[in-house]
Amino acid sequence: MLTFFYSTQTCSTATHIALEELEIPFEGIEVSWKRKLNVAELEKISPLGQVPALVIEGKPFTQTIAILEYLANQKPDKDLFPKRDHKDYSKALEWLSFIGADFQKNFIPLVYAQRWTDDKNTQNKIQNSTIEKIQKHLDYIDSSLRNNDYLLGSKYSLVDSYLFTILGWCKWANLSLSAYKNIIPYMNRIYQRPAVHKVLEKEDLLDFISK
Ligand SMILES: N[C@@H](CCC(=O)N[C@@H](CS)C(=O)NCC(=O)O)C(=O)O
Repeated sequence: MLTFFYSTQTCSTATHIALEELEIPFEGIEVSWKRKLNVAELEKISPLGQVPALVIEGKPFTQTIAILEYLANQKPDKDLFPKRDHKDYSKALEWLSFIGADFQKNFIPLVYAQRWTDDKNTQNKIQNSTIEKIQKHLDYIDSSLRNNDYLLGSKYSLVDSYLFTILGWCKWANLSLSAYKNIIPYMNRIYQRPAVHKVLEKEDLLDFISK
């Protein structure tokens, strides 16, 4: 059985959803830096001390994008990720790269501006310019969902589990999503999936969607 290190309110929720959607058995190990829970155990297997981290047959495996694709490949019949020879495969990678390398990264300076400077004015400047960037990204996401229920069209995929996870961070960053006509309905569609609901309940995130 694989071991899964996760922490609530982080990007590891996407992997957690994938494991439940795919019905892959796992031993979950919760990590909390605040509560000093299983941090040393995580550091033994994750070179950067980050979640998500899996241990598969004794070998550590990290990085959300690689993990999502790996897990989907274990259960191809579930049809939750495009096959490599399908035209949507590259589109899925495009979205995953956007979510992981662009969209997600904005939330760090927004929530933790004090890591860069103690000066409140400079913190505000960092936060305001980050909010502008997030809004541009939200516009892009919203317009991509105008004629599509999900990122790849009419079918839900693990790419959506990742975007859903990061969109949830808007709530903690006090960013309202009400101006985006398509994002809240999209999040509600995903929220109602039994596997997603189970994970949100387990991670104490049922109050997840920013209004
Ligand atoms: N590129 C990594 C990012 C992983 C990451 O940043 N994990 C965060 C939670 S979202 C973390 O563990 N932060 C704790 C730390 O860096 O000390 C991935 O996609 O999995």
